[in-house]
Amino acid sequence: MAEISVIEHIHSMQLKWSPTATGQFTSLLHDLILSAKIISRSVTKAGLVDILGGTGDINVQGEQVQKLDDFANSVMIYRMKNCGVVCALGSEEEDELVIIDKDKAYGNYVIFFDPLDGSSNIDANVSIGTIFSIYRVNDDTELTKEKILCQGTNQVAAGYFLYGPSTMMVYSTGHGVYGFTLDPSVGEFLLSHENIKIPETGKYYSANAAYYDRWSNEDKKAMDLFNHGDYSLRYVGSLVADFHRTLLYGGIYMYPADTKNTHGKLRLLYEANPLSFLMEQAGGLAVNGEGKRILEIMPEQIHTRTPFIFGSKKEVEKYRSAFN
Ligand code: AFP
Repeated sequence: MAEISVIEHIHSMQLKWSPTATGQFTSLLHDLILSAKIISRSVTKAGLVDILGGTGDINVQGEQVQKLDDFANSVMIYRMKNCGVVCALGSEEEDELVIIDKDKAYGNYVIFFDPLDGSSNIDANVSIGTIFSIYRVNDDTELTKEKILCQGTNQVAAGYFLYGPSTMMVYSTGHGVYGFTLDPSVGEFLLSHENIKIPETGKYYSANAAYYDRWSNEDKKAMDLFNHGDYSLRYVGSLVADFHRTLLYGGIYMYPADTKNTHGKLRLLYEANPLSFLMEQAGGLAVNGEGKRILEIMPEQIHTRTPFIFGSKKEVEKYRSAFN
């Protein structure tokens, strides 16, 4: 079988869907992939070099910063700032949007990323990942926050890298979801999961059930619809890993609002939007606690959070039935 690299795949998708492409997007993906390979290299060596544990700092989200978090963030920021096609970027680890100086090589793309999602799991060697969400601005006037913050339906691409037993890249440009596995012997991501579709129904449900007492009555009722022998509970606590399992096996993931995180915990721009883009492309659903499509939520600011429920159609509809 021909082994198709991710860049080859991006080229073939562009020929099919946007034949007048300028090469900017491929260039962005190239630098993104390079960043992920560098992060993956450090993740796999984490127990051998002094990169485990915390830096002692607390990030903008109020969480402890791990050394690998810090490293992944600086790799992503450096590469995205210098790839020549990005005009603005937002990182889950940074307080503010970064607008690239106009005197640098400069393009039309805006990228949001969570450089190392699930980082509280790092020291236990549990799967973690990098999530990305890409937009294009077709306007040469001064960039402002207002121009950049928009609904997730405007994403031109989204995806993630999963640093697990193998390193994977899963992405979509709005024409299906494709998965690639890093073959370390050739240093390339090779197509391993063609046109991924989530099963219409699945037996896994996933939520931090320890928060049950903090949920609304509706969310408790929804949880009770799954918390019995027809389903099986899986919760890694590393969103990329929980998402990847749900995408492949089906079922439901729920991180509702609770009395501590009254707007939910997960971030719209870095986590919920890109993963909802993939989920919908794979034939699943992604909604907030009110049943609103995640991709239609207008962010109030770059660190806006949202309740996040996604998965197979049947299970997400079942979740929603608890609210009727
Ligand atoms: P960390 O990056 O601090 O580990 O946060 C991970 C995360 O944002 C997401 O990956 C998990 O799904 C979620 O938080 C877990 O949250 P709980 O610990 O509240 O279940």
